[in-house]
Amino acid sequence: MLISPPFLTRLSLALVMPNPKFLTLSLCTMACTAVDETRNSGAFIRSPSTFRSFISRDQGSTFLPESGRYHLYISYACPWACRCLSLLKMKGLEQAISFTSVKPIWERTKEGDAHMGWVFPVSDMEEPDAVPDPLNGAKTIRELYEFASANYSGKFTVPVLWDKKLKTIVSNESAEIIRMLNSEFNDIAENRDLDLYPLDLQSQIDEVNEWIYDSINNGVYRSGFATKQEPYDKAIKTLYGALDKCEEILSKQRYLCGSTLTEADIRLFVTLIRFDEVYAVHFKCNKKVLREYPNLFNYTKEIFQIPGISSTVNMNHIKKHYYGSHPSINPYGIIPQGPNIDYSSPHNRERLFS
Ligand SMILES: N[C@@H](CCC(=O)N[C@@H](CS)C(=O)NCC(=O)O)C(=O)O
Repeated sequence: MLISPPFLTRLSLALVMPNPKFLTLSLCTMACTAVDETRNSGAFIRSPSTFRSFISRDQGSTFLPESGRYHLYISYACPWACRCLSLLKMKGLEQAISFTSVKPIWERTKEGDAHMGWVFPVSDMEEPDAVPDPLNGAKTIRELYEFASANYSGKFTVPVLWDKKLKTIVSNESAEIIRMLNSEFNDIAENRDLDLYPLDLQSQIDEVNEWIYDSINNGVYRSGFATKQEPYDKAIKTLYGALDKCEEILSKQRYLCGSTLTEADIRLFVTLIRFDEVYAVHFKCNKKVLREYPNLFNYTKEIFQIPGISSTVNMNHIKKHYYGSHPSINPYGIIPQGPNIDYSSPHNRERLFS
């Protein structure tokens, strides 16, 4: 894993180098989105995130875990952003770290430029649950990236963890943001005892995260963004192999790593909650829907019902975004009406609490 140097001053930000791995994988010569990351082979290959600093309690850290210092820019539509929001809520960090959501449907981010991306509403009234940028008056997420790094050449993704003090991006990598939220804010978190990455389970969590990321979290995108039959078929095979494996695991134990809820469950949940409403249709993941997996479906309901989690699930934003932002997949932007699943119904997972 490559980590960019800590950002000390505004000047150093302008000099920050993109992750070299990103340079080799990126297919975009101009501003681009994930939809453009499909190779000639027809396979979707996601490029790595670029801002990789860490908030840390360690003495001398550039980014200390101070209350009121950080802001999390999210889209309610985005699974990666919502795993960060879930941690923020579960740890009881709402007073310490502010957050806002952009509008769900991508729009042009610059005049005279074809790039489509995340934009802020101009007023609170424009779009329910989206608000104008409260810190920098930015019109787009792109503006935040360009402000933080003058020569930035990557994608303009959410989540963005923003430092109000140094006026820069700390991290745009959700896998790392959730770790910071889990462990570094315990002096100010209301739920400081909640540990979703406990020492004794770390290697198990890492192992589970790896195959679930490849085959499920990113797998649905590999299916949906494939532009040829073969990579689509391959993505589906891997995706359903992994879903079957999760179903099997969750028929015997309550959570992915045993009887304790961990970050691995939150990371899987954000994909599962979008599965039947979006991925089954928009990304052609329709070999089986989640509701046909009794254990996975009940498990999704259970996590949805954990205090704080349901407020991170905004199905209006989710459906508007996917069906409305990828014209190459859904040219008319029509949003399917169903299936409107009730995730607050009983889940019966307590029986596995052993
Ligand atoms: N590795 C990033 C991925 C974030 C990501 O891909 N976010 C999507 C939204 S779901 C995005 O902002 N896409 C904008 C684009 O593709 O231009 C993370 O996990 O934080």
